Amino acid sequence: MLASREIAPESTSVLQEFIGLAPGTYSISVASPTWLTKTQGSIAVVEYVTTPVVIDLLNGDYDGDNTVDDADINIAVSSLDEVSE
Ligand SMILES: [Ca+2]
Repeated sequence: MLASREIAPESTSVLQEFIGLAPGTYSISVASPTWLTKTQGSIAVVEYVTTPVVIDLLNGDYDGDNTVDDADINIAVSSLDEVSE
């Protein structure tokens, strides 16, 4: 891993700039609680050129094992009718 940055999403569509990356080819991994982590590779970064990258994530990983399966459904079902106080 060359660099890691934590961002606070402002909405489901987030635009962030990573300034100061040396030109080259990079892989970007995106992770967030309850969302599946996704990595996109072969992203060419060229000096003085904006490189748009769109990474769509799938929600539903409630136990954090990076899969969405019956264990996640059980967590969701057990949370039905719960009210935050
Ligand atoms: Ca899971």
